[in-house]
Amino acid sequence: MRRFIFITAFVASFQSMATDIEIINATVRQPLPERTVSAGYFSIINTSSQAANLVAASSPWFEKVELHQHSYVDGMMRMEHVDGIVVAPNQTVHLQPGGLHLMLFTPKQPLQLDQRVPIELVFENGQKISVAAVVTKIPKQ
Ligand SMILES: [Cu+2]
Repeated sequence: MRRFIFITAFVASFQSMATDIEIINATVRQPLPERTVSAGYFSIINTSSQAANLVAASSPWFEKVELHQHSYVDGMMRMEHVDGIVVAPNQTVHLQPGGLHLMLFTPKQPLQLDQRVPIELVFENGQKISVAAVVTKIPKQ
């Protein structure tokens, strides 16, 4: 009995070390005709007491996926690659147009509206989360 209690306590303490992350509202924009890049958006909800750092993403449907940020440089909208997207404890970070986003390069097949693109997100602590991102149209400007 004593041994059972010890194991339970160990498992409980191990679980509290893992970050609790939820991904919601994942979408991938259907590329414009003749274009081979697309953007992906979602929200990262961190319900744990530790920061979560998204450091990589990949998809079997694309040659390459990068983490990007939009920023204004000298009044011009630029995109830059970022090494990670940090979500503070009990905070939510939104990847959205004009801000943080996934950049997806060279789809291996045409993307149809409402298809679900498999994407794997990798966090600094080794945690991996699989996401099915819905293909949506780029809104008209
Ligand atoms: Cu980008």
